Amino acid sequence: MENFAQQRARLAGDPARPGYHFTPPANWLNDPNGLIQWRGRYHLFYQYNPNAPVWGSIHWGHALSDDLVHWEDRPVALTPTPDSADEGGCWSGCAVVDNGAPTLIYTGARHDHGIQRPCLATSADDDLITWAKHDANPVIPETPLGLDLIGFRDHTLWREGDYWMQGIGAGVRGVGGTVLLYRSKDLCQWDYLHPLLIEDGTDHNGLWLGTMWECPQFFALGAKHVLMFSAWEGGKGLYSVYMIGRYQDQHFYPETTHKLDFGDGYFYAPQMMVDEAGRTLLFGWVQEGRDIASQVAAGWSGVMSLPRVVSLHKDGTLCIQPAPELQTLRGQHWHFTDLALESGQTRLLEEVTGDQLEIIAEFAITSDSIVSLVVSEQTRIFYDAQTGQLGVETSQGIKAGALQVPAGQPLRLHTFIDHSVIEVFANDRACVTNRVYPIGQHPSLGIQITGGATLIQIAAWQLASIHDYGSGTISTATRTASVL
Ligand code: DQQ
Repeated sequence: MENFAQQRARLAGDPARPGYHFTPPANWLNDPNGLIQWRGRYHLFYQYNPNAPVWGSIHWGHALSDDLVHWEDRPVALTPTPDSADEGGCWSGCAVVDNGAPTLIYTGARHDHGIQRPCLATSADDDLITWAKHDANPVIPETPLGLDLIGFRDHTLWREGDYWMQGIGAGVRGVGGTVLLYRSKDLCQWDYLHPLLIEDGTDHNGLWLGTMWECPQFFALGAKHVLMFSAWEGGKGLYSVYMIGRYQDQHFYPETTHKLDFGDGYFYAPQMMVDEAGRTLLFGWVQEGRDIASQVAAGWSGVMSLPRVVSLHKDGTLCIQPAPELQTLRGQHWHFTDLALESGQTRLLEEVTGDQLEIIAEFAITSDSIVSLVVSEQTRIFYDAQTGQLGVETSQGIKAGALQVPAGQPLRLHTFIDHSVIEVFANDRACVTNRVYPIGQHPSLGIQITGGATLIQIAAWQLASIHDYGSGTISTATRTASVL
């Protein structure tokens, strides 16, 4: 049987396979789980099917990193145990350190998917390789009395005085999505308190919040609290949502509600962690955009997003940026200023080419500007100041959402292209993740401006692969080009 390195080597020639995003060695990956920095090293666990590139028989895969960028595969961390609470799968959950012991809380699914219950596992080794499941699993054997629930899964944990607080994602039938709040002194005996929040899904910036909330995450950020979840309805994950608000008397009072990424399902089930430097980091699951037959033929499915650092802007809105560690991947460099652009025409920067690119483009815009970065003629990353829409258009359609750029401020599009994955960060405020499946083409960059915009500068880099094998081998030579 192939080991992980052999699997990765076998799949490295696939032009759609990312070079610097974390992927499963082969087969299936979905949600990030159990994010933790332990003894200085970052641990990324993930929903993993080792047997096929489709969802099913969910285990926890495990990868380890010293720098948040390069990941080493580790043995599978959790495997379903026959005739137990997790016989049908070890679904999503998170990691905490309880009295010095790294501990996972995750959803054990029975073969009948209707039964989802919290389970615990602890590790006693420095690299978090082996995990012992708790004898008392499931640690919450029944759902709260009197609630007619849709789903009871996925976990967020935090400390309050002597207690562990736990939020579990659910929906109340006929009402809406919720996070059910519990507390415990030892992670084993849990008392149900009440919903942290329950919503009927209407009147949130016009955003429908689904009938059930997957993967809740609740945490303090600056002087505020943030609730993140993935809105779900009728078996389908819609998009990830964040609310910024106030936490008082063990209830959450949201003040603003937004999509976390305009790519909808292309940035799903995000999980946060606070690292030893005190930064709040996010990873999300970047799903595939090709059909299941193509995923099966490819032999792998699912990508982990780049690590994102979140904080609050001075105005209390969410600041979201790529982790600066990614800069260590930068190789060949281009820098353009004074680029003459005729309105409405696409100017091709033929030199900027590659499957693994980082591009920072800054524009001075006015209220009638439409600015596009065109990658290989088939993908358009755009901001339309007339409609206030930021988006990515591919042959599959458009993923877009609202971004306000205050008058006098530049538009900054920070884009990562990694074979079939595109992640765009705009003005540290909004993100769009999308998938595009180039057939043997090496993207090159074009720019188009309509209306009263001016290009301030473009900086671009080829980015190295995070594995020794695979495509995207690049020169580290740095070059500055000036096109007049
Ligand atoms: N994925 C897990 C669930 C979670 C869903 C199962 C979200 O725990 O609700 O693989 O993608």
